Amino acid sequence: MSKTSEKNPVVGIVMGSDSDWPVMQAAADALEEFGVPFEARVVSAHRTPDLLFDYASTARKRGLVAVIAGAGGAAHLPGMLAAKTSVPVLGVPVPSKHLQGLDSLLSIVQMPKGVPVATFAIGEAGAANAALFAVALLATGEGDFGRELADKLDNFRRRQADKVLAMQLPGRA
Ligand code: RP5
Repeated sequence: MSKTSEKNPVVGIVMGSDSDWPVMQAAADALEEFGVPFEARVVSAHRTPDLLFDYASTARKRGLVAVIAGAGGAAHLPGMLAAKTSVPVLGVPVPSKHLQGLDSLLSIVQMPKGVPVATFAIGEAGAANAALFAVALLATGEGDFGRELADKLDNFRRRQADKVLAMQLPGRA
């Protein structure tokens, strides 16, 4: 599976299987909302290791500034990507069948010193937050795109706060 929102993606979304897509789609949706060009594809660390090496080792020269990597179980995809590129890797633990994603979380978060993976929450919230984090990274850019993203992030936070402020509890006017 491969999905590209625009010609020159600046964020890569990769996942170990198409079964991860229902979770990882939350990252794609968030990037789409902010107008960030991204690509999404399946790259399995243990089933397509050569593709993984190729993806990671060409990430920077292809213009990617962040790679969001989701995997479940013995989730070595984010760590192996980080081993082959200095582009920041944002890891998303995908819920697994037997251990509900605790295995994925520990596999991703417990990187030994020297090769970092920024690790997010298990599941959709983590996927969405990884995308928001990538937007925040891009929003530090000096150019128009960076400033535009910073404004969009401020608006997003404001709308989120407004929703909470408007919340009413049943029977408590
Ligand atoms: C991991 O194994 C994938 O990231 C996925 O979460 C899990 C199961 O893969 P499938 O058996 O659904 O292909 O590599």
